[in-house]
Amino acid sequence: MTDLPILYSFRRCPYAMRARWAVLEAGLLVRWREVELKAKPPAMLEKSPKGTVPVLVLADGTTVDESVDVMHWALRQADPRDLTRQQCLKQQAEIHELVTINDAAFKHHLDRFKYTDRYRGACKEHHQKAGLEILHCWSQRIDGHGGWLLEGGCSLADVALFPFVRQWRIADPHGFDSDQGLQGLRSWLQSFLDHPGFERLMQRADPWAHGGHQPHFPADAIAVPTDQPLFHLALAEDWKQAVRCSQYSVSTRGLSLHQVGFIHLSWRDQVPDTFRRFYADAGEVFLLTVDPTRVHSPLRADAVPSGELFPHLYGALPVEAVTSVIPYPSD
Ligand SMILES: N[C@@H](CCC(=O)N[C@@H](CS)C(=O)NCC(=O)O)C(=O)O
Repeated sequence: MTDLPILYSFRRCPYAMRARWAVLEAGLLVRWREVELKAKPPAMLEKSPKGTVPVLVLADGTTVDESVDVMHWALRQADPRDLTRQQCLKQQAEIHELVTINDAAFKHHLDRFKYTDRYRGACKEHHQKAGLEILHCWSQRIDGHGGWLLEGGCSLADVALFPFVRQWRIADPHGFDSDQGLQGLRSWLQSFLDHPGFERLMQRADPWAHGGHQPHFPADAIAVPTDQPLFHLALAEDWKQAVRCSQYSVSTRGLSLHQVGFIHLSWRDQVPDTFRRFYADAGEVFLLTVDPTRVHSPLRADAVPSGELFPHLYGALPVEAVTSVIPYPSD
């Protein structure tokens, strides 16, 4: 794990939260250094003297110290749900504009509404009104786009903004929850808070000190060893379709990679149980053997609710990474 990137982070910081969400989304593992903002580690300040979190330090020493850049760094490696809208310049521009409004105007009003005493001459009501205008506008967008800020599902804009909207709600839960103009935004925020990823996002770690223990993030995941094969049960139909287009993009029975965000895999001894639970009545099923050295997207083993780890592929499975295809169960 020595050449994993290092992420300096602070659990409740909304900028660090959006960066960590992108790490989760892309199937990556980083070395996690939790920071106390009052006592920032000299090693972090040496890499990024401006002293804000998150800070990502890559294996070659390159430093990425703006949260949106950390998100793009992660999603360049894998973006299975297309949060960055890779093929659509118009939506990329919309994402950029939403993030700019959040990081400039909305954050300005949020800080002055939440911590009015810290800003000499600030008027709480003025900043509340201005912040709410922005929130109403986002809520209307969400109503018009089927529950997300952009057409077509969750995007980088949703991930980048939700930690700040969460802060607004924490500052004024009653106002936020009773505002008729915020219904769409409330359900949108709740969908993040209810998402299984949210608990992982908010995992706790003791502040890091030089030489001290360093967990990785996400803490409940491990790297997938590349010296043993991985397995995937596929409906025969889905595999035949994959052969026609050279890649397989089904996550699990009836769900696509785009819907789930990764392809479910198993280690050898997990296959029989996976079959029993999900495929026993599925008709013709194939067992694919996957060579982990031949995939092009991140692999990460994540814990399911029972605590058992399963390998996951955070991108499409290239047909050439599949070294054998046999009917399952085989005679
Ligand atoms: N533009 C930066 C802003 C990051 C930022 O301001 N983070 C806050 C924590 S939420 C911080 O580190 N503040 C420094 C401090 O409080 O000393 C980014 O997007 O990464």
